[in-house]
Amino acid sequence: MKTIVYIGLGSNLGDPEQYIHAALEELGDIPDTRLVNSSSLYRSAPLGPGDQPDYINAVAELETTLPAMLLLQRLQDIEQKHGRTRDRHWGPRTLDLDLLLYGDMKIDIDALTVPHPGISMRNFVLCPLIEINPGISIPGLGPAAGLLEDLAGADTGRIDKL
Ligand code: ROI
Repeated sequence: MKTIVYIGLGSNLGDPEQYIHAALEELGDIPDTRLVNSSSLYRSAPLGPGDQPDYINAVAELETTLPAMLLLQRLQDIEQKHGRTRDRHWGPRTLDLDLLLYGDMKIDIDALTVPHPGISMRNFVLCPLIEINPGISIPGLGPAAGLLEDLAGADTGRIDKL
């Protein structure tokens, strides 16, 4: 069965734009998976500790026949290849790939929570997601556009489309 999935990409070390472009290509190379669409790149203020560089963020839409856990493994392989280390909680990273949405499934196991728990609070996820699918709904939460509107008043940090 083919499933449409959305991946959040983030990087704030080294040459983040380069990492994001490379990662988009590699997402398209995952077996049994096709890169359908990708958003513009966005520059966003760090969520979490402020003593780290701005992030470059984007969202990719994939079509895959891989089950969610196998896809997650592939995402982690790509992160590893780019030297991802997990030193500090919410610290800077060369490449972060988050499985945001897997079809309309809800998954809640130790290794994986889908929809990604941060979605509704993160303008750097919602903006690129809505760019490539303006009408998308988040299972359990409703239309992404409404979630972004709800954030408008909150202090969510700068975001600029590149
Ligand atoms: N902040 C921004 N702006 N973008 C991210 O991708 C991002 N990723 C993270 C944390 C550390 C939470 N902050 C972020 O993992």
